[in-house]
Amino acid sequence: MSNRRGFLRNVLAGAGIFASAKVLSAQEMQMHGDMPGMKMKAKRETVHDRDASVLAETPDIPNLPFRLDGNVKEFHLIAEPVKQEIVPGKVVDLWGYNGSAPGPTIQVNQGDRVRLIVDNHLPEATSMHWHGFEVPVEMDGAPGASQDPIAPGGRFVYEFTLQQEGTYFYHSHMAMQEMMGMIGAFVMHPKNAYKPRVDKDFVIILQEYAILPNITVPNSMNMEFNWLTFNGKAGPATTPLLVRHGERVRIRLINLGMDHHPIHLHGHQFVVTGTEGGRQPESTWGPGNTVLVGVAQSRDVEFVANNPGDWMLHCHLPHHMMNQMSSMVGPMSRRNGMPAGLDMERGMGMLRQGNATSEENGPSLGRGLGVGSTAEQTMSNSPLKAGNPMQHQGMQMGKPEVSKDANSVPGFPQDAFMEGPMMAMDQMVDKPENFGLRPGWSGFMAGMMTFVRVLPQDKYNQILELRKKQEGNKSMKMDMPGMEHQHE
Ligand SMILES: [Cu+2]
Repeated sequence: MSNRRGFLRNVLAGAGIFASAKVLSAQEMQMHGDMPGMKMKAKRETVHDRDASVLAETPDIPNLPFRLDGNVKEFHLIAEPVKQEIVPGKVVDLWGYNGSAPGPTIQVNQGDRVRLIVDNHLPEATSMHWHGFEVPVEMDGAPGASQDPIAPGGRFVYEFTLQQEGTYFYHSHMAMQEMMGMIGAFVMHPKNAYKPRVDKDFVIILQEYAILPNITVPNSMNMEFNWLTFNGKAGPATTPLLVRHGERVRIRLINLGMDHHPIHLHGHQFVVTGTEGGRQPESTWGPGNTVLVGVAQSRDVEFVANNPGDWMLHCHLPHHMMNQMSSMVGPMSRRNGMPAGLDMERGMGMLRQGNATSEENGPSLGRGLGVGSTAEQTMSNSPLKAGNPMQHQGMQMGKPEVSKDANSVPGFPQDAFMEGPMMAMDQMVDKPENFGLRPGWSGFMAGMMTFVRVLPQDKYNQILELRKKQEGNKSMKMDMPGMEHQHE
């Protein structure tokens, strides 16, 4: 602990300039929308508008810009195949929107009139459902029920006025396409900010994919999942949520997949303030630190970040805190495809006797990353290189601590070769938001995991400075023309 503090102090030495949370009034958002690509610096002083909501931030996912046509906010979504890097080196073929899976986040104000142009660049028909929206039935996007599916190359234009507020989302209403990534957040800010106001507002979309070793395309028919993501990234590639010590924080969790996810926050109690149906009355708020986000649900949680530190936020299903879990394919994960001459059970790695970690099955049967396992050294799709698994560039490759008699202990190994120093890849996932984390942290973070970093003012500012520098380097990073990020 003292080491970490010292480390933080050293790397973050020097206080930056106080950065106030940016809030946006309804008018401001519209004015900004009127001028795509331009930011109105003059408006930056209006920070303490009691009725304004802060703009929500979706780590690793852009906001969708809009164009004002009269009083209509016009958004343009393109359904298309997407190459997505879910952890360093693991690029998979998903389907999403505008180059992203999940698709970009849409943010509007209660009462807005919106037009949503949906183009289908997929090789098959799709549809767009506005989940939980109270709109005329012909705008519901249910193929076969309220409209014809949108043909490949086709377009459908949705238009309606939104009187709701809360955490909503859009998704393809074709079930298998949902499992390819086709969802995005749709935040409806209330006319007047919720009380108590939050200083930070985050969106996290929970997804899961079955992507077998040596394959880049999710198997949408699978019933088990080996890649679990927050906003399209698996830990340690997820981007931490940065907050200042003492701030009130909202996290909007959205789930679309085959599993329900109990999302757990360390170090704080929160209250559930909203569902996929909007704001909950305050009388229903009770303390907790784990919220079950069921399939097709959203949950808003709020808390005061009163406990400084780097706190884990994660799904608590043990297998959802892992990457590349693939016990269902056993031998296939260690060879090039299905071995010939075996019956199906053995070919698929189904166990007939013994347990997965027994000696005859190898100490890490089906554990795709297989570091430390001779049985899995020829895998080629993981961060390890085929034939040379211990030389992976960027990984730190420390040694796990195991006792002398480890192999005589029934059940060994469990986490010894799956978590820890040899899985660390701090440099590979280096970014401002990770600055100053405890060295080796990344070896313990996988699947649906990220940090809520509750930072003192100076460290917070230091990281924002770094981020600003980095964003300045990327040319024209205009993920939401006309809207300011809350961190500015
Ligand atoms: Cu989970």
